[in-house]
Amino acid sequence: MRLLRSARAGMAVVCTSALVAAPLLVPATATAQRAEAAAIQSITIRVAKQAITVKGAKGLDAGRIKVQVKGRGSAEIAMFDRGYDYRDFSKDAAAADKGNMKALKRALANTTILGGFQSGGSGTIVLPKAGEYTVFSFESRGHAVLTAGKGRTSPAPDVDGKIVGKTGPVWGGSNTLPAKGTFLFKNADKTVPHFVVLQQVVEGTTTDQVLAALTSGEEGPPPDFMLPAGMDTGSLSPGRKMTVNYDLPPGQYVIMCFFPDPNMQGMPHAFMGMLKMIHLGGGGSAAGTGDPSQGVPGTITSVARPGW
Ligand SMILES: [Cu+2]
Repeated sequence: MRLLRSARAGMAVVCTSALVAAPLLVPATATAQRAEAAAIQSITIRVAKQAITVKGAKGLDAGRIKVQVKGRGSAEIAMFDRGYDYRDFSKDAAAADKGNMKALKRALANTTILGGFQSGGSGTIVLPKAGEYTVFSFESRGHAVLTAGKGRTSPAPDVDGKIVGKTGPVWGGSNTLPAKGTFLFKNADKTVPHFVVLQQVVEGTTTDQVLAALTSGEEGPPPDFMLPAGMDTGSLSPGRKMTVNYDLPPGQYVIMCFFPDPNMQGMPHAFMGMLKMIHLGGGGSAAGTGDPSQGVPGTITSVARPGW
């Protein structure tokens, strides 16, 4: 069951290994386009069971980068404080998974998680400064290290809406999004990381129903209101942002976060009520939530988004 898988995934991390140069795709047309293509760097992370490889990281600079994840699992990018490294992080994450809150707090105190994507996912992540970054995956034994040079400024891509994690923990942001596009995921919480799980549910399902199913403790089949479509993102530390490309069937979705809360004995945020309903695709499927292009508060509509 997807809910349990996500809950088990808990905290998300990132890995790296081989750095291979990839040719820049430069459109042969307008100069403006050429400038834009050159301005945003692009890496591809491939996750395998024993290793994580990164293409396109040669000559990487800090700033916004496009990231695409392929292979057998999700990948995330993190920055560790001085004196703390991937080995410490893995140990602490494993201990945290077994309920050691001291280890979880130590990991969070020494790690800035900058985002990530599931396999097949893509978007943009911001590397805040020159230095070393670690790419990791909870589905791989490997990890990879990226070295970024002095930062560049790259504009944020246009987005179709936003999903905001807030102190509570609660969700803010758009109530509707197109079925396909790019959303901004922002962690406006001051204390803990969050990640996004979008899970399609039967139209009319309530957050109370989802919460009851999550907290029932039953290991049986998924509840009837759960539909197969969904996606997740990597985690973001407080104050961080990323953009996420997505393409999902239209309908109603529940937004959930399963990051374990260090001050609640590791309880995943969704179990604390961090649940919100959102409609994808408008087009009348949403019960009175309106067209996403018609000025819904918090929704940013846009066109001409550079695609992958
Ligand atoms: Cu969370």
